[in-house]
Amino acid sequence: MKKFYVTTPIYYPSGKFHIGTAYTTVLADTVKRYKQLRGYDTFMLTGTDEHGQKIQTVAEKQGKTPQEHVDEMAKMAKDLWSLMDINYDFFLRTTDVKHVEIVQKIFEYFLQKGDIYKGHYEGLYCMPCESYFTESQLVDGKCPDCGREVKLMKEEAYFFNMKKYADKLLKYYEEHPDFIQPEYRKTEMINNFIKPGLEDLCVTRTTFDWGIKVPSDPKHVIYVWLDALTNYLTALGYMSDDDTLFKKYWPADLQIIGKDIARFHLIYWPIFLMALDLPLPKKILVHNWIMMKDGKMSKSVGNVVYPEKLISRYGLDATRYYLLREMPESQDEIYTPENFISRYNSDLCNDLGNLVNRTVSMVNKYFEGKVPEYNGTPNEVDKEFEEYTEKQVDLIEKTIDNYEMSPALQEIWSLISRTNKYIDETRPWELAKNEETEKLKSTMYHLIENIRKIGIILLPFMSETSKNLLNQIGIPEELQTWDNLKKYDGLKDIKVIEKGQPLFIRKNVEEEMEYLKN
Ligand code: ME8
Repeated sequence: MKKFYVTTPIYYPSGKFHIGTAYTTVLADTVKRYKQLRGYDTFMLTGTDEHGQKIQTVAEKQGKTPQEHVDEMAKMAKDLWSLMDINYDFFLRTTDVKHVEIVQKIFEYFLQKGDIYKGHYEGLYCMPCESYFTESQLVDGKCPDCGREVKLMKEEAYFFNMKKYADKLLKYYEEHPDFIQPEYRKTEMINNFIKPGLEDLCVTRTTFDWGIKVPSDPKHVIYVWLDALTNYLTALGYMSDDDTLFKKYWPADLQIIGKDIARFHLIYWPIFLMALDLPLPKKILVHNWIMMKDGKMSKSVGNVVYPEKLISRYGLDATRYYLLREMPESQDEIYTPENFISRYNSDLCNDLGNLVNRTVSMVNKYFEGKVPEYNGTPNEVDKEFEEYTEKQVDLIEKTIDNYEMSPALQEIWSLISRTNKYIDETRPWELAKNEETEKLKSTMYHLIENIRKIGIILLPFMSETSKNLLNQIGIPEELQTWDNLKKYDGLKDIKVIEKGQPLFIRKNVEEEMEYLKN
């Protein structure tokens, strides 16, 4: 069986997750469900990135120990993923003992190999904020965070020799054009970071202690990114007593990340893997951000949208649909309540919901719920409809294979629209009135066939809705497969339910705007 290993970033557990952070995970979950449907043996990893000064500070502000804080937050994350029906196989916490031990082994290995060396870190330091800044980050020569004086400081630190690997990385990019998607992210890395000269990376800190200690020099803690990135390996038992999963699933087939962490994943991560002599992931997919009209979602601005708010009123599938449909590859998406409701009412209720409802009631009305069998010879109209559908399903499949979920959903909705149009073209009610029974049978058959195809294709995106849809048109489990998706001969002895249930109920726009106001 072919395997498929997909990862999300591990999240900073500093506060509740908003719809932007949830997007990465919904996307990974959708890919995993799709690959499962295509017969892959899949493994999906997510988790929490629990070390570092930021977490220590947040915990202290709340009067908790860092451990108490991250325990609560990891639970919060798991509860959210359970609410969102995220099908991960492993949830990694960087405070897990197993992870900690392997990060230490990796650090010592790099040290022994000479890839990590001891030196001095020099920079402008803000004491109260415990942070280093570069000259250009300062605001009026002062700390950009608190506005206080900064001091030139020098401390002992360990560095990873990135320079040594720069050419090798460039060569790798060149020889593996599919490694980074979309391609412009690669160009950004080359032009902004590699060509100007890759700096060695400071991989330890001594200014706080909430982190993994360097075993041979425990006053240093390991830099949170070296700790965090290795999670993709430690989750599989790399370097541990049981590395069965590692042997089976590494290299990752797809690693999904947001644009803000591109540099860490497209430069440092491949270099760490090269230093470990490990194969690189097959693809790193970088997505853009969900923004608000007034910029970034931020607690202090008060414009944050939480997934729970959307799910409790519109359901999980509508929320997932919105997130996946709206995120283009080329730019950030702006969330607006108007847009959310419009997608809900027009795409989900009108286009998809009505198609299913109309069809179920026609099959009940004209054939007592029994789907007519196909005679195998399409008339002119049906032939064109079949040809369109076959091509469209191919296109949808290619688009999903390329992990382009928003364009894929657009194409799925073209198929839904075309199927709705087929009802208008064939006018079943007139066929019934004129007793053109053969034509009417063929029309009903084709409608149910297309709805079956749409239901199957939508399974990875909106699984509950798809299952409900497939149940309403009476499709047994064995026909809910991708294999016979492209054929027009799959339905025998099918009976739709007696009374269709609306998949989505139309909402009043004004009432919803009121609800969605922050
Ligand atoms: O970066 N729209 O964690 P994180 C879309 N711990 N995606 C968004 C977003 C938005 N508005 N805001 C955040 C970290 N994200 C590290 C990762 S991996 C070894 C360590 C995305 O909790 C962001 O781009 O800050 C990232 O992919 C994910 O949410 C987690 O961000």
